Amino acid sequence: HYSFFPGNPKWTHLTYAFDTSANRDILAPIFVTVFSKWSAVSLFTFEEIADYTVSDIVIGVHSGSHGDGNPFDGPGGTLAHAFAPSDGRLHFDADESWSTSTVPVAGSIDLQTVALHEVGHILGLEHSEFEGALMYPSVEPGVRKDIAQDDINGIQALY
Ligand code: TQI
Ligand code: CA
Ligand code: ZN
Ligand code: ZN
Repeated sequence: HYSFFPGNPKWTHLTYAFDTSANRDILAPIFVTVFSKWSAVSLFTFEEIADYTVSDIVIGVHSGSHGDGNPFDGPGGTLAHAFAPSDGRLHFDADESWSTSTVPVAGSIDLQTVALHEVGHILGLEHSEFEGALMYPSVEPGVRKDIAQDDINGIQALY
């Protein structure tokens, strides 16, 4: 019967890039962490490339209307959004008081947590009704969430 090449290589590589709205120096290390967490529990590998016009995933930071029909709403409310596969756009609301610290900061929304959640959407996960899940629709200031078993079950069921 069928067989695979050694190591079962397959096309599961996704590229990402920061568009001109995003401060790459601040966001790049956070996304290295975020993508390594998703890589660890899925078939995916991720690679940053410079050209956001050809990357699979495009990361931006925008205020108000920004051309995708989903305007941001100033401080509070919507923090970020991403679209279902295979769109690839991942946008943060520039008007939030983000924490980009390596550790969560009391009173601020943890950008790493929101990025991890939005990458879940990019890969195809909708919201979970399981409270412990990363994809459960709740985020509180000062709280860092990680990928939970429910999220792993979801991504492994899909791919
Ligand atoms: N943005 C919503 C979100 O990412 C946008 C959204 C709502 C959405 N329904 C969706 C995106 C379905 C894709 C598919 O969930 S948000 C949370 C959470 C937001 C919300 O700014 O409200 C997080 C961003 F889950 F906590 F509610 C990050 Cl973690
Ligand atoms: Ca907002
Ligand atoms: Zn947008
Ligand atoms: Zn969500």
